[in-house]
Amino acid sequence: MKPQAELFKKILVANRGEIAVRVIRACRELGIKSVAVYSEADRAALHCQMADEAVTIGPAPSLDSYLHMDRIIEAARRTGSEAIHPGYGFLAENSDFCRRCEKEGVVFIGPNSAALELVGDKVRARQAMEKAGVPIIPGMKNVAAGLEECVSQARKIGYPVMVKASAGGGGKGMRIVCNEEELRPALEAGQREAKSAFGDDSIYLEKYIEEPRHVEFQVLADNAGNTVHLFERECSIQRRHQKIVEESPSPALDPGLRAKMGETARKVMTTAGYNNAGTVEFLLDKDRRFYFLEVNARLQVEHPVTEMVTGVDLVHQQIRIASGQKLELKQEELRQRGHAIECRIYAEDPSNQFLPSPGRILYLKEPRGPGIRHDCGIYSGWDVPIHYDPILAKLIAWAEDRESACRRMLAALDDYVLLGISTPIPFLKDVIRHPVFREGKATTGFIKAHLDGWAEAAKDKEKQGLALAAAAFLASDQKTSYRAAAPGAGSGAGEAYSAWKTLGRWRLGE
Ligand code: MV4
Repeated sequence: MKPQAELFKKILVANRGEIAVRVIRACRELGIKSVAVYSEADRAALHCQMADEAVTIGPAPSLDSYLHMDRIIEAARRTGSEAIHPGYGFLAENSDFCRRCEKEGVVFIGPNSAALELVGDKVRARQAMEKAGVPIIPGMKNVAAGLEECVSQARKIGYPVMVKASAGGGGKGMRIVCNEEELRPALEAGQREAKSAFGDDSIYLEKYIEEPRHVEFQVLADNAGNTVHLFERECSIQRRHQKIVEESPSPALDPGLRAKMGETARKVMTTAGYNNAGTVEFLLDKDRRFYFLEVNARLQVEHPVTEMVTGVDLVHQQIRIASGQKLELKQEELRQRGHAIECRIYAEDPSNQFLPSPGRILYLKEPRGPGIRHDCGIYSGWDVPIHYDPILAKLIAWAEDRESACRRMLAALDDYVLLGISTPIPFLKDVIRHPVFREGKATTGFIKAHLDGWAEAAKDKEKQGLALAAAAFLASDQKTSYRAAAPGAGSGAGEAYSAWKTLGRWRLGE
């Protein structure tokens, strides 16, 4: 057997927060030097402390730092980095950046620029996938030319229809249209939103699928065209297109459907000429028909649940593939073992419309234990900047089966203490405890249908814990100014265990 290509010696990580930390950790494990980049707001950030080197790339606003291609490529040059890992967000799916890297001879750890461009154009991707025999949502074959065409197409498709942006993704520019009167305003609004979000107002129409599930398949493809899928993630628990809880396996699939969707996902990626790690998103309707939605051409936030059930380190695989190595994983050898659930910990206040909650982390106690993983970009004493995506950390629980994973997650959320800023931890507990979630029956409408009035119900519980939290810090030796954090629902009356109370008592010397 031919020996595998050598791995890179140094990688620049063009990101921040938990995902930069995640990638730096993988580099260390593979014996690769890592270079962090940071904006002025991130001088003291965790990813800078963990990397072998850290390079400043400009002022706090993303456009002047983490999105500034010239500065990032220059930083790679100066440090002698052979490759750039873009993480997620920022430049991860930017085909211009990918092409710049290709031209400059720095390896972009992700797909090639042609594949990135194809999957970024939803209309072109739909055309290519339909031709390859992949099931797509009934709808227009081309970008809409004008109102008249949309009127006649919508009649053909049948209401309700959905307006979508061709450059879109993540719900931007999307509108549901129930009848002909609504069509014109929806088109105009969708176009306006797409123009401002993507600089491209191309839109098209699709049949609207009601109450779908969002099921996505993780794929790895090497540069020689070998492709495997690593099964699915169920991502239906979302709030305004922001995922909150993800899991693997999906409670909605059986082995037959899983195999069919997995093979379709591989076909999507080979059709796109895709390489490295990527995800194929599907919608699953009430009758368990599945449709190709889009390709996420990056390492995703929720990748850990796949790692926990397959035992495959996706970042190691990304780096190996980008270095030119062949996939050693064989589809028939891959298995899902047990069940993993991820909760996203954002700096936001669930009792105040999920508004951002930046500020100083006064205290962080990470949950521990068998089957618990905490991917985290913060530490006690650090100030969470307001400039970026508010994701702070991800809590992942693995266990033999779904119910055990839920229980393990709840115990870990109870054990999680984060003071100084608001987090959705109490809200997450109510999601995991909810009978509809617990039965594995949640669709994309779950949060709206079952937890929309959550803030009101939670306020009382929060107040009960507030006094204890304040007392804990007045009694502590921290001389820093702070806002008392909203404590978790775990401090409610009658609860057997609360990490909050334990902390409060300890601080008070009880
Ligand atoms: C849809 C849909 C229903 N019908 N397309 C939302 C994000 C973007 N990637 C696609 N999305 C949707 N497309 C048709 N034809 C419903 C959604 C959708 C959704 C999809 C996945 C997860 C959560 C969602 C929440 C609302 C709407």
